[in-house]
Amino acid sequence: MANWHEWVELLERVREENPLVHNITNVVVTNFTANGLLALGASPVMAYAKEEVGEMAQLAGALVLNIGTLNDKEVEAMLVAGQAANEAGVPVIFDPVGAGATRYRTETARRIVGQVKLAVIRGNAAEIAHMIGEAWAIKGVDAGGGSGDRVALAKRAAEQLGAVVAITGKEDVVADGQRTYLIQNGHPLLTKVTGAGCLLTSVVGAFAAVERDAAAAAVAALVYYGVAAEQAAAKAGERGPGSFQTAFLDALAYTSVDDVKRYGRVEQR
Ligand code: ATP
Ligand code: TZP
Ligand code: MG
Ligand code: MG
Repeated sequence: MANWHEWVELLERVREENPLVHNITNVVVTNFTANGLLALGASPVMAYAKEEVGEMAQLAGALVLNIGTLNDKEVEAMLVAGQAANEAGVPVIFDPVGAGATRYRTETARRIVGQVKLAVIRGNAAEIAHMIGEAWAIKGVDAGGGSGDRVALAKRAAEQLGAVVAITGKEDVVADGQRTYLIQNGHPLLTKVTGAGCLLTSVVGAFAAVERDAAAAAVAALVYYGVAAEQAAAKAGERGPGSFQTAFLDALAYTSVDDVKRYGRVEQR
């Protein structure tokens, strides 16, 4: 596939194929993630016990690992699931929530990237910077006020971590070591809904389930998600974050390939 307009058609593939997305995610965002994946047209499952995660990961189209409320038992299950997914050729998507905020999160994120072959890592700039040992302001699980060259950071991280890296924020950057894309869609209200980033990581999983080119899957997922947020904000944004959250779930369901092609703002860097 050649350009992002063609990649956007993956949205239709997700809706046709209804891929199973296995999530080992955090307790804050579990319900929102499942509802968001259903609205998109994917099939979510959350499974955490080490006794079953390997089997579940091998049944799935993609595995999403998210360390938002990590503990040792869950991390152990993530490694079992990740290795089983790798054996079966199931893409693994990783959200290093809060890497850099505490030593435990940073070390765990590096442990996962060391033991599991990851297709895509999606995080804010601070999380990605800390994964490669670079400094960046961080505040809990939110990117702090840090500033720096996010395009260069994404490229360095992709090279060092051996995965497609998606850094999100006001602008999103996707890099795979060779190609780099900038996506300018989205809405500030997304920062007022907890789990907007975590759900996005799982949406990347749904797209990666139907497309082997992980950079293409990530770009398509991010531009679709940003356009859906803009449509939701236009309908309900003035009412506030609660109404926006509901409108956003609706928009994930009704946003079409044509909408994304029309309103998407993607450039190659
Ligand atoms: P953080 O922990 O910093 O809140 P996150 O993991 O929640 O990060 P975000 O970076 O907020 O994830 O990305 C989630 C979605 O919100 C992405 O689609 C991104 O483009 C969008 N987004 C974030 N901030 C803005 C903004 N200021 N304007 C437009 N879209 C935004
Ligand atoms: N605390 C631990 S995980 C989590 C919070 C608030 C959710 C973070 O979600 P996101 O998508 O990074 O905003
Ligand atoms: Mg957020
Ligand atoms: Mg996050």
